[in-house]
Amino acid sequence: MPKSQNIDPKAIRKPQFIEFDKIPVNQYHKTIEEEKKVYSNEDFIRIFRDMVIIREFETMLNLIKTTGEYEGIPYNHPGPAHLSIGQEAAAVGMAYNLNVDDYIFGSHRSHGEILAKGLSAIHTLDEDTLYSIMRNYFDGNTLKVVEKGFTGSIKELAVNFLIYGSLAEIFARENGFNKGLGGSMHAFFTPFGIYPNNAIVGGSGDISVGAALFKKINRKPGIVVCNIGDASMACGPVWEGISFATMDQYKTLWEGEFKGGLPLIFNCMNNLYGMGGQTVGETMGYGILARIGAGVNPEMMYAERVDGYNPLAVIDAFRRKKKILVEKNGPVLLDTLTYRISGHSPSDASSYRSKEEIEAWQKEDPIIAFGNNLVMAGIAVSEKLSGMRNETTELMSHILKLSIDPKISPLIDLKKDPDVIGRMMFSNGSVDRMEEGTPEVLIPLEENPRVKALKNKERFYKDKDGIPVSKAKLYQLRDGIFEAVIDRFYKDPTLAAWGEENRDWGGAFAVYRGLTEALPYHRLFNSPISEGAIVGAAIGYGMCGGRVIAEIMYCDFLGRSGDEVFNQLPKWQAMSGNLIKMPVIIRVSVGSKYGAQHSQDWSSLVAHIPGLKVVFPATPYDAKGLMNTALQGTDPVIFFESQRIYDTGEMFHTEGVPLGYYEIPLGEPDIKRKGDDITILSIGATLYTAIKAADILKEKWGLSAEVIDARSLVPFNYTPVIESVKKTGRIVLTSDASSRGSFLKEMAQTITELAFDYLDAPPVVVGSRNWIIPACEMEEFFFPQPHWILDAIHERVLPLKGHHTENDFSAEKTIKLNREGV
Ligand SMILES: Cc1ncc(C[n+]2csc(CCOP(=O)(O)OP(=O)(O)O)c2C)c(N)n1
Ligand SMILES: [Mg+2]
Repeated sequence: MPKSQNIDPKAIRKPQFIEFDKIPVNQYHKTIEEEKKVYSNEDFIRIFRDMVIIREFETMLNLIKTTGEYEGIPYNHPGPAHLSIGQEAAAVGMAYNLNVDDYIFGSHRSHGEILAKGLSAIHTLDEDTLYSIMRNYFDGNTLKVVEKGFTGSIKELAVNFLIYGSLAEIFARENGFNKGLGGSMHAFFTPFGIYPNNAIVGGSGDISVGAALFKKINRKPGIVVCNIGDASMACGPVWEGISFATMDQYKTLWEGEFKGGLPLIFNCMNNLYGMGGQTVGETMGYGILARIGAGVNPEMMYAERVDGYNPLAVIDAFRRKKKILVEKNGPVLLDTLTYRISGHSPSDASSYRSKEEIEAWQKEDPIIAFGNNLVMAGIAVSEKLSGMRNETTELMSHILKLSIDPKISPLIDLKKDPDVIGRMMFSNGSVDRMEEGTPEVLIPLEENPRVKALKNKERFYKDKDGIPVSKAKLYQLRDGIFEAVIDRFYKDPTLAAWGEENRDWGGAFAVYRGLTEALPYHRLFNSPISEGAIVGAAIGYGMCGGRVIAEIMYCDFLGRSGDEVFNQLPKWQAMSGNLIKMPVIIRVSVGSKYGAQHSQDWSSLVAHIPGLKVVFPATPYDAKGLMNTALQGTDPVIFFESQRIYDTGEMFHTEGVPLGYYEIPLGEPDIKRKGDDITILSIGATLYTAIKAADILKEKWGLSAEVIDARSLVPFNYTPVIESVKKTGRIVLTSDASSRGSFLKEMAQTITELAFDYLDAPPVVVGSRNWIIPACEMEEFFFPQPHWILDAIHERVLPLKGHHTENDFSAEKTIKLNREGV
């Protein structure tokens, strides 16, 4: 417990100095002669060959992009190709000591890293395993292409497979490693330990932390390498990832074998540029990138700069750093110095750097230099090396021909099946646990104090005599979420949860009270205030095979995890060609009473993004059932919870909230009150506003309103709503989100299209104002109130005799407000 870590004012106020150790810079200086003890001749030659393969691959793409042909083979590749000519030694050095249990993540410029890691995996794996990986990947479709007429060894076949799978992916072909849905900047191949590369600069910075957590928490072998560019060191996700990865708690509070640092190397492929920005001297201030480690923790992240123009220097560094990780002293920061001789992309005219500079680096070409050294050391004759280069050119021509042939390597056929990508957006799995095993817990479930207390609570809001139950005795919405969460912790050994104040505090709003007693640190922990990394790490954890619940304390903080929520979480299942699953729940609490930056309902922002499921329960019964379903699934779910109704008891499900496990399907709206005259469709806490409005309609005008609780936004079954509208002919929609661009507008539009013939009046949206949210004292003027619903009905749907409107829902006012942008 942090309580055990007393902060003594006397000790902490003592004068002292922070001292830094030296950070090694280019300290490798062994000769090939000396290294002969470590490498066989075959090893040396393999290093050379791997670099040559990467160089030729990138050269081929460069020629295709700039001249439209390679070795007389014409092709037009309209997509991106961020080439790494010059960076081969850094890539091969990085991958040399890694095996398939070691995962690499990368950036937009990762072709070289993919090939290097793949070649290293091919070297390490035995032939049977290798063949079985290739045969099982996408039913052997990728393998079939390269296997036809091939007469060499399995390992040689695998090299063909690797190059073809990568190139076909870059050219968007169905036989590509990700069915052509990832492409150049995102291609990956998990059976070789190659994890997603990322077109968002720095995107891997926090995702890779989640992968390292997955390994640590689930006792998996291997390390994780986060390959990122030098310019990405300015990105929030990278800093947040570093903070998340270097938290003290791994060494102070995690217990037993879980104690110790993360198995993670942040490896900066430092090519000294970020597009046209020169990181040293212009856009960054670190001078030597490795310096950053000094500011992070007392170990200075074991930071070091290595000469990435010498593959042996990089191999040596990775060997030493891997040892640090195995000894549980990670993470580590490596500044792998390199240079991209090619432009940022083939269209880059290099206007930001001099010809002399490029030529100076070309003179130091890592492949030529290494080849010369091998010749000088008597390891190979130069004819052999140039022969290898020629063979590689032939191999590349062969693979290129296969990759561009539309019969051999077709695109996904969207003409024949226009919905195929749509079906790939979700995996729609239903699994109790992501892996077999016994979940690690501290006490039996029945002994948990909160579980015991909940047994004595009233699971319906009124007692047998119809008297409302006191708050102290009432089973509340937060209890429903808790029951689903703790149940899953005892079912799924991979389940982990993190977020701010998740542990001893009991979750910011007491949803998790009782979990600290039940779970060891490595399954439930406090994160730093890093909303980006909270979500990013969850993504990495999920894509490696674990289930996770991450919490965003207030919906307003979702902005801080924008890239993770908008670009990463929703996309990797489909971008992987459905190889990856993403069982990640993001709990997002929607605030109130705290003004403009703590009370926003941003459900429409996430519902807009393809690839996210979005739910917003409003009752304890629904909260438990929907959380159970979300946790049983394999898709990312944004789970909204309104702080205003955490205390609410179950008012609709008359049996009360069941003690046992049950699921409520995502996407099914629920009729909370039956009626015939008008439909009110609500999202989230406005269910209660709608019910109040329905009461008044009944009381004053004898109108019966059918109140439907949307419960989910994505997916959403419109059928019950359309059926209701067929009956009532009228519909009002309400939620706490600012009305402009809200999900209600989307629903109103769809209902108009689907039920136009049954509607007596247009669907009317009653959302919140398009303002900042004012202080608690003025909230009633911002959030929808029951009388707003009546006003809207009166003015736009059905005149209510004798009703005096307080709010103006007239057409004139609507036009005026829109014209003013409010
Ligand atoms: C978030 C984000 N901002 C900007 C870009 C555009 N962009 C693509 S690559 C790049 C430079 C990245 O430099 P670095 O991280 O050093 O990698 P390098 O290109 O040098 O390999 C930029 C600015 C992007 N893809 N993502
Ligand atoms: Mg760079």
